Amino acid sequence: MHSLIIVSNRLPVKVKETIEKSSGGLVSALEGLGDQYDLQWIGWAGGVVDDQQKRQEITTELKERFNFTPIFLSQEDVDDYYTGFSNSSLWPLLHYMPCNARYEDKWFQKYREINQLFADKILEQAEPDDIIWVQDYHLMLLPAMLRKVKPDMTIGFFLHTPFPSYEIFRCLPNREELLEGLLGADLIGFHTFGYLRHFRSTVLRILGIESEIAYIPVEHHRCAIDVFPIGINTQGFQNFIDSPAFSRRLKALRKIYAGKKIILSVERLDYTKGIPHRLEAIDRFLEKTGRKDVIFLFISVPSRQTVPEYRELRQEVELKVSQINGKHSTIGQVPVHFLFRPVLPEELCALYVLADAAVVTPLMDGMNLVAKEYIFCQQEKSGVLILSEFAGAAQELPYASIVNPYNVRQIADAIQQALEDSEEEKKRRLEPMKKRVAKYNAQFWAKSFLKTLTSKDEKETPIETLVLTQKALAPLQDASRPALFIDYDGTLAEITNLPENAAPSGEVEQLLFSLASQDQFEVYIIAGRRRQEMDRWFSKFRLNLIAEHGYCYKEKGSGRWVVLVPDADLSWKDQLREYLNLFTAMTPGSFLEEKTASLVWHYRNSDPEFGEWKARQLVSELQEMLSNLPVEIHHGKKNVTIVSIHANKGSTIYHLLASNQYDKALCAGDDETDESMFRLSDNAIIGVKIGDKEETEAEFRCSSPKAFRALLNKLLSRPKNTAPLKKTEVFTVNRSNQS
Ligand code: ADQ
Repeated sequence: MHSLIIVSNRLPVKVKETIEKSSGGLVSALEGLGDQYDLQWIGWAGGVVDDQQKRQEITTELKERFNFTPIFLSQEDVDDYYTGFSNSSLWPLLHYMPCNARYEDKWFQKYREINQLFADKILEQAEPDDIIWVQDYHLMLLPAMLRKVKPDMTIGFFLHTPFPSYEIFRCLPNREELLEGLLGADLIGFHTFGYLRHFRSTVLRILGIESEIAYIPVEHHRCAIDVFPIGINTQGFQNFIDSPAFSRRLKALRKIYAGKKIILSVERLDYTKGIPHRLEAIDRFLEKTGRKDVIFLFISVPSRQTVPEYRELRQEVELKVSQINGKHSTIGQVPVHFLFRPVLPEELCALYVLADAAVVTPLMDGMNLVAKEYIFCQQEKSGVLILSEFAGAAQELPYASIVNPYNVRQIADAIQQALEDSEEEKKRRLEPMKKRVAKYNAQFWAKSFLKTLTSKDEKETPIETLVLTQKALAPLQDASRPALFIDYDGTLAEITNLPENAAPSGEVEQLLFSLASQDQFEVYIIAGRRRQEMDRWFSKFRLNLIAEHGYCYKEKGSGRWVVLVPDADLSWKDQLREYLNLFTAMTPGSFLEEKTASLVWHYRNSDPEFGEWKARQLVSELQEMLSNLPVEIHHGKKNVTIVSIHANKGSTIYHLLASNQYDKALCAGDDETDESMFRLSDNAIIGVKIGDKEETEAEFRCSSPKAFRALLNKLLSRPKNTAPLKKTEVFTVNRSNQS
């Protein structure tokens, strides 16, 4: 059985004179997995224990009783890592509250240090096949720290908070390191698609990495991203509801609140939960309706009282409560009852059952479990859930009374409406929500996350990996006159931000020398670049060159460029130049490149989303404008190319195949301009598309330029007609082309 190692800032225990296990949603979600995994948990046990002997005793007891491993923090660690960076820098920013965010360099240094402490502890304990599941924002650097030491480790990360928009996340001085830390995971889970979308866009804008639909390509692995809305521990809540303690408490509460309508709020006392706005809404409601039979019951657990913003919030709330009560109380009726303390679960369930409505109006909340708990407990009657549209739970509970938590008038109206709605209406809205909460519980959440995490290997090879030799390379080696037509940018060499930086060097240069010094294959470098540039870069290699997407070619040693269609009409360039210049002016960072037979608008250095948007606009406008002209439009990688129909890689290769009588030709390329090679319906052609994203007509795919270079090196190192190549991870059959 594999071990599942859960890693969270806090262990689910209370260490006082004795050690007690606490029962959060996460604990019960994971307990359900006990038959599939050997469960371990690593985290801070809370408090500060400096005495070594006491630490040893706690460690032994936690290990023996629960299979937990404690991390011990000093007071300085707690101040800087937990109270400081986690709760005073990250938490407010993740919740769109930059005004509450404070930052100190030493906090982040400590955050890094403690993440490393966690990493060391995990590495000390983990066996090769163990699964590591890291929880939440306190440990964002941890996945990459683990990956660095153990590249093959299976690492999941779940973010329990929102992930904010790039405009907010960019405020963090250490934004790159945090993102890189997260991307060390094999899978990152979010509560909602909105958070996932923000994460992708932030990774693009800050790290320049474009995401695929389901994953983000990182240097040596793929980091999958997906949405897993957390649920509640339904069985645990049912057990409380079925307990005698619950019945006793409910009976007592019914007596206390007889004849009253109860409107309930339950939360940690946190500035993200929207308590002051809610109190203002209550003030308005009382003013407007003058009702004397409504009690607003707040159950607020004091939280993070070492952070000044939380202490200030408590004072603000206490003041506001007393103002409202001062204004609206009568003898025997105090409208707001505020309890600054946690309540036992049986009592919490009794309150949920009793309450006519729950008002859950956070200004921002990753999910909000209270909303789901309230729905689940509506087993005797149909209470109304008034829910903030800024809680992740609103995505799943659309039949709730959804409100904007900043709009206090709307909250006041929603409370009034909740008290006036008919039983039938309330039931109609509640039932579908009850079904959803019951089905998608905490166990479902944990299981679905782990299922996705552990099936990552299947996902990484969506198209089947094959032994290629017999199918493709062997015919090439058996041919009497084989040729290689190899595109340059994005195929042989990686794409660079500035096209002039892609000149052959290092590994690429070595390979070009190898290709030039062998005589088994006739090699053509076939690029979209200009003749002058190709001469400058490639004349030192004895290779055939094809420039400007096939417009002209130069055989090795000839010193002369040949244009296949010398009298091609290129007058359209004059018509288009001004129009493209306008696009360039409107898109900062873009530029226009002019070649003999094409105009290329590059937007690689523009804002990535804006550039893409403008490019699509350009393509659609050009398609209408140019339909009667002898040109083709290609939307390539970060460029739009308008090219003469006579500058076509496919027709040039067709011509060269015939005139040189090549009987097999490997054609490799990475973008749309290369598709004309793959489309040639000639048996001699073996098409290889570099990259696994876009659609292609090539028969084979190769994942990256690096992988393609490795393949060419292998091909060159094999004498003619030798044993097949070993199974290669870099070359895959393009399934869409298999019949
Ligand atoms: P929290 O911000 O703590 O969690 P929430 O999801 O509402 O918010 O969970 C609070 C839990 O504490 C609930 O289970 C609730 O019953 C309990 N609780 C609150 N007040 C209590 C009281 N006075 N007495 C007893 N129990 C009380 C973070 C994120 C959320 C996300 C969760 C889970 O901020 O957005 O939903 O993690 O991922």
